[in-house]
Amino acid sequence: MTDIVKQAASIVPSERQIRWQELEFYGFVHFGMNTFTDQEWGFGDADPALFNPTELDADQWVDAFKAAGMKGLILTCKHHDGFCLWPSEYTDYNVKHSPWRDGRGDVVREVADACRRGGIKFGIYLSPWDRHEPSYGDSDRYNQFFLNQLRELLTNYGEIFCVWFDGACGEGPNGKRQVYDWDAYYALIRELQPNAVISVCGPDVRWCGNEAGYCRPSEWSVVPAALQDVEKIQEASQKVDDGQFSRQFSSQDDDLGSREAIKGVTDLVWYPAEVNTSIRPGWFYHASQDDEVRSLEELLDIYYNSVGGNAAFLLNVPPDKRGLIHENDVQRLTELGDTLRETFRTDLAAHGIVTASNSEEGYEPQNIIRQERTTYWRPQLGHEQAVLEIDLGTAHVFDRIVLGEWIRQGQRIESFSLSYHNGDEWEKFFKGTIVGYKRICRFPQMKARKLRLEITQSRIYPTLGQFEVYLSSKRERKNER
Ligand code: FUL
Repeated sequence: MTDIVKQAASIVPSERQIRWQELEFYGFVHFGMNTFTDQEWGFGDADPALFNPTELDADQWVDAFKAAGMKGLILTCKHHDGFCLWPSEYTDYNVKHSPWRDGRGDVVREVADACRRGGIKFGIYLSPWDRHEPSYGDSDRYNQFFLNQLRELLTNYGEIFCVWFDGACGEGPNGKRQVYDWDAYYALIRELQPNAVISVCGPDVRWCGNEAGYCRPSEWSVVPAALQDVEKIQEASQKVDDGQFSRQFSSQDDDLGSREAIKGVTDLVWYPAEVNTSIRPGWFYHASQDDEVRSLEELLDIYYNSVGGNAAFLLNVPPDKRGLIHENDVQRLTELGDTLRETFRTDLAAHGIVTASNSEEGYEPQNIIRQERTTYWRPQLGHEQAVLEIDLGTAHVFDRIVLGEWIRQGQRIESFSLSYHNGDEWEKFFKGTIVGYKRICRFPQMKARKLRLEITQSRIYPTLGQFEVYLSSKRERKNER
């Protein structure tokens, strides 16, 4: 094993990254002036008088997100048009100058409070690109303005789990050129909200590289540090509002973390992926898209590929002009949550007996079926490969197996296979690559009592903290392709 592979195996997540990863699935809310002008990228010149949701109810948003199984919500406090959903002291372009709640409203407050009431995390999206603010392009002045806005959001609304910085910027060759002071933004966030992750144009959570919901088949959390380069993230981000970007994905850099990919790299970081996409074609609400809410089947696919593929899933659901999540979206979110709850309700391995080809003392194989995820199994040093066998006690019918590494020790498994005992011999039925925080294996239904997990390649030695077996909900099977 080369030094760089050993180094890769020793890189571990920060506490804040672990807490974020454990959320797994959370929602995005694109809401603002664009909701009322039927646009995606407002120009920053729309009259604040147009912002007037008639029935805004943030509890309804939170209820819908919880119904889907989401554990957090990120709100577009300011999108590219510069209109602020809170009464910012630093610009007049905000809710205070709208007729909504007679200019006394604060959407950020209402949503932050609703999240707390509902027991989910609250996060903020603040667009660096600002088409309204006159100081944009006058770098120092705008950086100060942006820091002031950040401070307002980071101090007045309780705990924030995520600050999401978008790399999009549509300024053309003759447009304004703003040099963002990212380091100052990050320092302020660390000072005021040390537990918050900084996502996308930030060091903690990596943008998966597209907005279509596509996730790499082997999504490594340990990747070259160069991927944190904000300039590069911006280059790959959206530059024109042509309605196409959110449907594209590129697989040209499909491999970011394999031995091949990190060969020759000197600097590696823990930079786990997030998949962000919208439940509708647009990020903002457009009545014309009421019948284009993604199908349950599509959402399940994205869920399995992201949450089940060592990434997090950030699903955007835009409220309408009333300030409510539309009935069609609520219905889909509820179906999604019901399906996932049903599928993952009964772990058929919960009473299983586990043995391993090799174990380090204190890291017994039985640890992999404990639910609390406080312990794990590992072999002794020198064992890059290992075999674990699970006896479920009786034969069960199943079609999902959930695996999880103990990521506090790093990400190490490079390939594995699953077999079952058919009465005579072991028969292989699934082959996979990485595991990471969570890998959900999907396969056609089968019946077996004994299962075998073979870790065929790993870095230094593998760890495993989770092994669960499920039979998917009937609803899900009906939808399966
Ligand atoms: C993009 C933006 O341009 C879209 O409007 C949206 O906010 C999406 C999440 O990021 O880059």
